[in-house]
Amino acid sequence: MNIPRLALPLFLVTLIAAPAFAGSVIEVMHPWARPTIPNRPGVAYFGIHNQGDAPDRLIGARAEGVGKIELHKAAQKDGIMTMAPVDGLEIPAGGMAHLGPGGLHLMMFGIEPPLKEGDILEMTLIFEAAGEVAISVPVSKTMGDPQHHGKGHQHGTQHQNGTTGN
Ligand SMILES: [Cu+2]
Repeated sequence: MNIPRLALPLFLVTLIAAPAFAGSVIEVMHPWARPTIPNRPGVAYFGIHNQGDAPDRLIGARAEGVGKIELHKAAQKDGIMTMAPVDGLEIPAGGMAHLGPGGLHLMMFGIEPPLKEGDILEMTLIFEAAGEVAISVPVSKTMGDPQHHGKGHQHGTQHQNGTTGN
């Protein structure tokens, strides 16, 4: 890289001011988790932007009050929604990955107490290269995304489709 000497200090300051851990190139966008009922697993979704110049992999997650978190992939098979655990999720250099309803999701087991609307779940994502990235996951029935949808976005019920959200 050909960065002029004078520009370097500013560049470093920007990196240190980034969210999560100093120097992390992983940005987690619009996380959310669905409310849960007792003794049932829950799901969490978000987008991941890898701002680095090398690929990285999401390899695990943990959260307070959650016994176990697995990365799952849901798929439509003969009209039936199925899902299976996957080992990890690669995020290409400079690229994105998305977890969302009907696709990849974090499956959370042993949630105590159950998650209710308005809660914030503090979660730690574990990346192969970037290490641990702490995120705050709002609990909501729909994807609450004030950062990307602007002010005045209404969280109506019309997006609810009655699926279990996997
Ligand atoms: Cu699942």
